[in-house]
Amino acid sequence: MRVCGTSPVGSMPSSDVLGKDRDEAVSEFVRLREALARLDHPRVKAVAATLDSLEARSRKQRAELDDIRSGRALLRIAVVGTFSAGKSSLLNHLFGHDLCPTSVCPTTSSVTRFVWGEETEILNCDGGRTVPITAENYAASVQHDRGTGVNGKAYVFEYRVPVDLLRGVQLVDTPGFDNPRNPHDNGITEQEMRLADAILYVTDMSRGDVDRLAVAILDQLSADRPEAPVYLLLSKADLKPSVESRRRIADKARSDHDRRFRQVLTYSTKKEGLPLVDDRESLRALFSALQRDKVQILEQRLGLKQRALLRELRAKLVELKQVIGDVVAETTEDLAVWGERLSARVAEAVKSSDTRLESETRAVARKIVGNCLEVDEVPDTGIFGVFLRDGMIVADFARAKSEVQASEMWRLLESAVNRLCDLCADPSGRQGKQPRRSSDLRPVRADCIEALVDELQVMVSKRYNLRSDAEEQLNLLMEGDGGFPRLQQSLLKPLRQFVHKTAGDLKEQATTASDALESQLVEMESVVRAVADLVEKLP
Ligand SMILES: Nc1nc2c(ncn2[C@@H]2O[C@H](COP(=O)(O)OP(=O)(O)OP(=O)(O)O)[C@@H](O)[C@H]2O)c(=O)[nH]1
Ligand SMILES: [Mg+2]
Repeated sequence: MRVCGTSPVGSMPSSDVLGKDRDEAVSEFVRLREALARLDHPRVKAVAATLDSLEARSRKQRAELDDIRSGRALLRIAVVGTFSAGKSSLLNHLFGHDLCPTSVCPTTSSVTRFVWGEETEILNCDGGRTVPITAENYAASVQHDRGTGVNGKAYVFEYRVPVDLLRGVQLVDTPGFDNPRNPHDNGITEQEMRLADAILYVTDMSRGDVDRLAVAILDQLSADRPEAPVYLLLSKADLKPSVESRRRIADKARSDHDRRFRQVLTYSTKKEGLPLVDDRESLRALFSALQRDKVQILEQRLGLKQRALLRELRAKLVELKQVIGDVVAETTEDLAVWGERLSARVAEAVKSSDTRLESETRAVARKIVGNCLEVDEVPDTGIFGVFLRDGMIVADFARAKSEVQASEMWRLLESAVNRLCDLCADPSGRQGKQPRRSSDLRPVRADCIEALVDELQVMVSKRYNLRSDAEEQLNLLMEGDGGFPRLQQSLLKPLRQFVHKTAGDLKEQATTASDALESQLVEMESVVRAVADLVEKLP
């Protein structure tokens, strides 16, 4: 007979597609995810969450590869085909034991995975739990209701049995397709077919040809899983009595479905030794080849799964890059808007501090002027001063070393008082109280001067926002060392401190806000770089 593609392994690239690169990509990915976790943005979080599931799949693939390389992984061969095609009978025949119930009616309702085991043991693996069951219980549960062919419940069983044929492989009996009484059978069988690493498609040879349903299902499978080897087994060959008819059907299947099947076998579980019937040896040879090439087939399949996963990952990363790019752009805009708002707030604060400074300065000046009764010379003493209600401020002109110096001191004093008067001037135009000169002089008490100075200091050092032109204004007011040196000193110090503190506070506020935004931006940029690197690394 003609054999199409005897090697189970196709021409697909095999093995671990990324190897070390994949491990690096995974750890890169973990770093990326950590960086993403720091970005508190809903759009970024949504994409990051889908990356998590991709990572979980990648780890599962890593574990699969370990299983393949250590020999633990089994090659899963699904026996599928139309109901009553002879699937269960074929398995019984191969095992040499009647493990699966068979009948002319739709029989098998559930999935049974036959694996090698030292001792015979049957497990019901339904719902993720494995419960050992008896052979009787199995026989009852694995079948559709006798007579009706209907069964509400489909189970998954694992059947462990010491049959050498099962070493390294898992043979799966399925309900089959097209049971008119139980449409669920189709879904169950198709799912097993998709999970399998190799497929044995059983068709009743007495029906003449591969049925149309098989063609549609297999074409879909080959589109999704082009690497999966599919073998056609024409069953019940003994029902075609002539050698010619058997040859014709088998040859037609080979030529019509050359693309679909790697190999076409004819088989009978009822009669042995018929020409073109007994392909038992070919089937055994096929199993040996599958066992021999197991690692290669499994690695090839895993390689394709890894590629598919990487494609998804790459697409997600590209999406993520785009999202982060958008977020960075948004944040940059936010930063600019925040910056503008911040400067507006600073400007407002400065303006309000100007207003408060001005009114405070005026208040201080009024206080001084209000206290100031006279500015004059004490007759015959050479002492000049500003006479306050409580005493006299400053200047002992008797210490003046000359007439010129004395009159200079007087001039300074006078101009300081005039400035005070100016400052008292109400912005509305009303004038504050003016000091006047008088020849009626009184003695001076030095402690009164200090009290006034202290009072001014307390007032000005209250928490008002002052800025440098206000400071200058006060400098002018207090100008001239010969005038009010102590007053000047004690007034200006708290003013300066306050101006610096206020400016410092505003600057700090601005810096903190913009630092927070900046660092978020830097973080995002680093994530974008990480994503770009990762996308770059992908094959
Ligand atoms: N003549 C003949 N009959 C067979 C052969 N193989 C199976 N049969 C019969 O075909 C009928 C169906 O066989 P099963 O093994 O139950 O078929 P199945 O594909 O498992 O059927 P479901 O479980 O219902 O999908 C049974 O009556 C078998 O005895 C064969 O090689 N020759
Ligand atoms: Mg069956």
